[in-house]
Amino acid sequence: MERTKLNSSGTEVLIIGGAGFIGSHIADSLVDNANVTVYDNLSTGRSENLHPDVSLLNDTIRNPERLTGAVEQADLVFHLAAQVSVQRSIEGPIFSHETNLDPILTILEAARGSDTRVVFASSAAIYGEPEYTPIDEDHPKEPNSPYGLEKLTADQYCRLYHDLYDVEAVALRYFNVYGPRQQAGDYSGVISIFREQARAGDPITVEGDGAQTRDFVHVDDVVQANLLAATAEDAPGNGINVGTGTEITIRELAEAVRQATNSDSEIVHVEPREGDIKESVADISLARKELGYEPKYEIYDGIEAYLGE
Ligand code: UD2
Repeated sequence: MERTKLNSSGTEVLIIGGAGFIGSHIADSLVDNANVTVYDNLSTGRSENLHPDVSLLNDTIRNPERLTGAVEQADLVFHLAAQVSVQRSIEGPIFSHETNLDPILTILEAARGSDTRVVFASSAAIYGEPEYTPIDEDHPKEPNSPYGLEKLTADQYCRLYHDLYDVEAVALRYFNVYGPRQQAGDYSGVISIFREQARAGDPITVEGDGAQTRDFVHVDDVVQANLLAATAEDAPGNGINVGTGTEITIRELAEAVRQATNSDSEIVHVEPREGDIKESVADISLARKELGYEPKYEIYDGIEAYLGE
């Protein structure tokens, strides 16, 4: 099957959730080589993230007719629209389910019988509490939140639609993504929260002893993984980790953010988060093998690029 789809300006690319943090960076990387349509209701996505050359379909993903029509027009689909908060999924599982699970079925059904590729934003949350690290794709999957279960089911639907109906679906399992346009807020990533605290001169709040680790991946590397997944011959049918393969403690992270922002903020320790995962780091061998993916940013360079301006 020809896979030159990203090199032709006639290619129709649909980015569902394309006004959001990660989706808008994917859109920016494609506008010169394709016709990019963003499907987003701007509930958490922002219009200022939209490149002037993209077209916007302003609607909810909980509108199956509109979503089906948009997918049917596309040669390539990236699906990143989601209710992204683990905590909110615990507080309100039904809204989370309807947002994170029903639309992927609509999208995969609409792609059935075509050669449209679907690249889905899955998550490390599907693995639950790690039994060993680094976490490879065969690691047991015991999600401990509705969010994790929704991502796991959607990820498995991608594989099943590939196996049963030859749909070219790929799931990318993101670890902790950071970078420009990530908004600081109660449900946001720790780096964007530390950044705001450091810039304001407020205390940097490390939850617990700060010995917990994460694998932080820069959004530019996540874009790279998406573009590779859109074209790699053997990617469909796979769920593939996207991280860096290295981990850092949250305490070290707090110190790195303080340094990169030249901040005098004090680092304080607050109550640990209930159910917090102690250690998380990806095995990225499959991404290297199937996609030719190689992260460009290790964490200290990435923080410097993001914060040191
Ligand atoms: C990430 C994802 C989540 C899910 C999960 C899977 C983000 C934003 N969330 O959750 O969607 O995929 O991984 O396991 O990427 N922390 C502090 N101080 C703060 C805020 C956080 O110390 O002010 C700590 C927190 O206790 C945790 C670590 O930083 O140990 C990372 O927290 P997070 O919310 O950025 O991401 P995580 O790994 O819980």
